[in-house]
Amino acid sequence: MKTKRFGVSMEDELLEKLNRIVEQKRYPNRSEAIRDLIRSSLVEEEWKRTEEETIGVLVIVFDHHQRELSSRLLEKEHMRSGEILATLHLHLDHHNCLEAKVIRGIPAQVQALADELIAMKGVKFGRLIPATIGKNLR
Ligand code: NI
Repeated sequence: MKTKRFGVSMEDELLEKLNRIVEQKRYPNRSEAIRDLIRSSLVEEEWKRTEEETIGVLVIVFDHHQRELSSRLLEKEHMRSGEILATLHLHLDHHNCLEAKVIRGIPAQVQALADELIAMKGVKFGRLIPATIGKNLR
């Protein structure tokens, strides 16, 4: 892809903040930091679209001793197999498991399914990470 250069004007104060981001996040240069900020804003936009598919990763930590939770989670996974594309399962210790589930669908569906799983009894932690199918970032 062709790269173009352009000039950016900003106040000293804002530039200092950009420089701080570059340093803290160890960007090789300001251009890469600005590109990432733009992409991040595009992903945010992707999540506001109501009819286009996107992808998210749900991370949950749960107690597998909670009555029937494991089997209820598995049942949901079979029922919603079109949406839950993959699950990574880690046995953290004797009680706790961590799962990362890749969910695909329109944003509202992905959010609703994530909320449903997080709300299940025995799920101690849950967070949906809004990701992207990437096509809007080309
Ligand atoms: Ni486990």
